[in-house]
Amino acid sequence: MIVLFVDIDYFFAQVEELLNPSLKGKPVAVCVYSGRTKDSGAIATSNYLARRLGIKAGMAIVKAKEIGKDVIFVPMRKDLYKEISDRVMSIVSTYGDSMEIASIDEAYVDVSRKARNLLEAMDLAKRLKEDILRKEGLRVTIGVGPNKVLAKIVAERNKPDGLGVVDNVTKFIDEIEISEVPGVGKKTEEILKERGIKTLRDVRELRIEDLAKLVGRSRASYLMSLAFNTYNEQVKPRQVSHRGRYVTLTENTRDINVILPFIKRAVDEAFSKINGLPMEIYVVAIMEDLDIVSKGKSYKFALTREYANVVSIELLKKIIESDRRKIRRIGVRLGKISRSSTLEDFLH
Ligand code: DCP
Ligand code: CA
Ligand code: CA
Repeated sequence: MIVLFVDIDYFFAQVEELLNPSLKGKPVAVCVYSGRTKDSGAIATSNYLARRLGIKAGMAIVKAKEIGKDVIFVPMRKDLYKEISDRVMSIVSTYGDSMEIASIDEAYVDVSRKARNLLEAMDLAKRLKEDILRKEGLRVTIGVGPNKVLAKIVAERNKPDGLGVVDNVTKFIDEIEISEVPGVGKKTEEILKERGIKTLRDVRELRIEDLAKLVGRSRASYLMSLAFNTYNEQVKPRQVSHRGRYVTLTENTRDINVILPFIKRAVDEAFSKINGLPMEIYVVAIMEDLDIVSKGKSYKFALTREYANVVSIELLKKIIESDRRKIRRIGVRLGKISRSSTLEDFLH
């Protein structure tokens, strides 16, 4: 198996930099305001300049403002990041045979059939990085490895804007610290450290029964499988909750008659990608300055393509009424997709 793990660098903050170039070169922190008092809430993430000042995810906004006088604090725009994540993921998906979306900014791709060896996989990863940078303006870090966990660990070590590969698997495994293993918490780490178990090589010296007494059966067999390189969890194609299609207009415009054929094409193509019918539809407009405005609607029933075409026009009108900018790209995103019971489904 050859797996790529893709992780977008300082994701929310990088999107903010992208949409507001005046932030480039300055420390930036993205805030989740709880709304109770003016500055109550926490930092969602920060760019690397802000991190150097000590401002990190999870920190209270009040505290961050104390230590970072020159830091630019911006409010979180989750919908915007979700749109951009969807677009990055759809680029990523074309590089492998199956993709597992692990979080808003992380995905595993199985490239075993696209790359015959690690060198070819590296090449694929390099092209994927360039592709995401060219199409979306974002930098990512990619790890290439013989399984999901090793690919993730090597990516983590190469952040930001990195490309890491596990070439000497045995040596790589030997040197993995327990604290680097995804899914192993602080508590487990402490328990093992007290007994002098710091790396996966140390784990390999133990008997599984003894390890299980310390950390529980499932964690023990997980760690053992990693240590003996028998871990081979497959990349599980995760049902993407939304499916979308975006098209670029031939010119930036606010003229609905010009946009109509494009939005129809986006709806039709989005429908042809899904296996089932959506109960949710969003129209997403990428404005001339690359800002994103979206309007959506949820239903208690599944929408046919014809109905979705009508709704999409309504939503587009709302966007044009609510915003004065010209539109550059228009997209449709379908959500809450209920699967149809076709013959194909019975055969699975
Ligand atoms: N996030 C959040 N609150 C946290 C941690 C993360 O809201 N406590 C959000 C903001 C991040 C995104 O999830 O941008 C992805 O999390 P990562 O852990 O991958 O961190 P970043 O992408 O920000 O940085 P890195 O460059 O380390 O990957
Ligand atoms: Ca991440
Ligand atoms: Ca990230």
